[in-house]
Amino acid sequence: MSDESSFEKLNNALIAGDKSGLEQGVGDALKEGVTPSDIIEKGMSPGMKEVGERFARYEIYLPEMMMAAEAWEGAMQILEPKLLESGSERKKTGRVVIGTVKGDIHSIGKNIVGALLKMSGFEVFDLGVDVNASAFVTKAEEVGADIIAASALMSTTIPQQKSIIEHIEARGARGKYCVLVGGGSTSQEWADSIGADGYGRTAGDATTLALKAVAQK
Ligand code: B12
Repeated sequence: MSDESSFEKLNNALIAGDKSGLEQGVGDALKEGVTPSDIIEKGMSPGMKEVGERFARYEIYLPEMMMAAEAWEGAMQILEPKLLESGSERKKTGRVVIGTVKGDIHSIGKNIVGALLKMSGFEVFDLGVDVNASAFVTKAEEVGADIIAASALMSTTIPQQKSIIEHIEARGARGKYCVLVGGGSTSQEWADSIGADGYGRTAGDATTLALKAVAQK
């Protein structure tokens, strides 16, 4: 299964929105000993990137993008419990409030970040999608969070990440939380420009940054 053509099969099933084909392929890969993170990273993420590019080139439309997303979510129902198994024994590392910002309903990347954080021992409070800037801060206060992680995938919604920081400042609590930003339309430059504490290109980066943040507290 480790050969490229098998990962290609998984990516192709995702691009085609073939939910049962992808689920079947993921099940087979797990049986063959491929790790859940390799399946996601090599067998699904390149396919989803391709879906986005085809959508941008008007080669596919919203229904196809939705089918790919549904296939992804079906596969994650199989993969997420496996990902979490390896982290369940760890002692709790810190608390994270996570969500996708207001106006944005993209949940896939946020969910992976949440799952990897859980796997690294974080207690994760997931607010879901389309979350108001103030709701992130209210929840963080309520649970005594160490980290606020905000996902935004669209150029129209990334300003909401800045808004979260402004809400924290308005409550005089800037030093209390490490604010991490990520998602397709974000970048290190963007994170620096809004005064975020960290930018992660991948869910792996998110975990590294979060672990570093709690270690420095
Ligand atoms: C799947 C998808 C959808 C699905 C979402 C389903 C779901 N449940 O999430 C559906 C079909 C619903 C959808 C809808 C729309 N979409 Co859409 N979508 C995508 C697509 C193809 C993939 C996104 C994805 O899941 N990627 C896979 C995950 C794993 O990657 P990721 O989200 O980037 O997350 C990773 C990292 O960024 C990082 N990360 C993510 N969050 C965070 C947070 C922190 C704190 C950190 C540190 C790291 C981190 O870690 C993750 C794992 O490594 C992208 C294209 C793309 N390349 O991004 C377009 C895309 C984001 N969509 C786009 C658009 C335009 C839309 C719509 C407006 C379309 C429409 N006409 O209605 C709507 C938006 C509705 C709304 N209000 O939000 C555009 C946005 C353009 C822009 N730059 O502004 C894109 C870029 C497509 C394109 N090329 O045009 N979409």
